[in-house]
Amino acid sequence: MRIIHTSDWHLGKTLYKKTRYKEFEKFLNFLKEKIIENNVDILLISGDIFDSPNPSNKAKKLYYRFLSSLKNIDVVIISGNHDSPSFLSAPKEILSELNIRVITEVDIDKEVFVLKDKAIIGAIPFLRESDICNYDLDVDKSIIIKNGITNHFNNVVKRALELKKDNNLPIILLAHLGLLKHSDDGEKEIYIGTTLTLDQNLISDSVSYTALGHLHEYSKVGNKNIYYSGTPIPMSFSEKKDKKLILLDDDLNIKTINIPIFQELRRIKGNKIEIIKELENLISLDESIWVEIESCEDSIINQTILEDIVKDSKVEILRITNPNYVKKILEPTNFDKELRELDVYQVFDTVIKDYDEKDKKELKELYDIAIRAIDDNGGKLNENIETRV
Ligand SMILES: [Mn+2]
Repeated sequence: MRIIHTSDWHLGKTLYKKTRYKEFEKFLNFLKEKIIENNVDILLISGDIFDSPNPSNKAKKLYYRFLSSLKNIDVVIISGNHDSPSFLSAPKEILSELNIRVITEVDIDKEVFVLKDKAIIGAIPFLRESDICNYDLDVDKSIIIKNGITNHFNNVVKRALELKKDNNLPIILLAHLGLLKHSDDGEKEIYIGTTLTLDQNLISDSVSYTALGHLHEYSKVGNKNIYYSGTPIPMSFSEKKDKKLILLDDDLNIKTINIPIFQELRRIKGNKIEIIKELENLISLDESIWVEIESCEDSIINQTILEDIVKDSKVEILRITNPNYVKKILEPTNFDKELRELDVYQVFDTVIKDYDEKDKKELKELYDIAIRAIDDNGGKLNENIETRV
């Protein structure tokens, strides 16, 4: 039995308004190739298939086209926090005809099953508070959630062990949540912000492999066979680029398959001269590169100059940030008056004071429209304002 574990495709995700369908398509073709090449019997997809609960038709098309192209393989899919459980499970009867199981409901009878003579699967979708919690006002909410998740995982494993009495198949779990390595330095409970997090002790030792989704980097959790496959393509400029599929062989030995980079992403940080030098360097590579620029200059960097440099090349600038400039203008000492004494227009004038006169005029007009739209909406921002602007 050979298994591939993947997760967090986030189909439909954009990067600063750039769509990434080409990359998703290339990834799915790559995945299919690896399934065939390695005679894979089971494909596990641990949630966040789509980036949004209401994905675009193009994203749906990629997904269904991929699933329907698979032959002689069992697929197990769970919903992640980004997925709409009802959307994902709507076609489940049709998909089950193709040996594709979609688990979105928190229901032991549906989550735990024997996959032919291959494995006992415990497929736990992303657990929402309402799925697992009975509120008790006297107890800290994070503890209730932690206990709810722990109980549910224990129940899933308990059912899997009952099934194991009849056959000696390995137990394989799928889950979508943040899980940490248990710290042995006396610190028993790890908090992120105010949320109590769970560690690898959540997973029983009787589980042979746990296929996790949610974290975007490939990683092993603790010393058991608990893995995050990570996203197949970097979802942001800050994500690491070494993306992997996890391949389990007949003895559940774990190997990784490197996913190629389908779109180069680069970050450039520096002063104006350094940025221009690096842009010219990237242009000389003559390949499609998407760039995010962080200017260290104290004044705003002229976007048109940078755009002109990359014009007619395969380099595209997706975003320019000016953190030093923003910091400078937001420092209260730069205001002649206290912020609360200024009206919204005076604040905006301060923000754009270093721009060209022509840009200033255009920005002021847009700002005026935005402010009026907010006023019309009772002082609140609303999604439509962007379109109106
Ligand atoms: Mn997630």
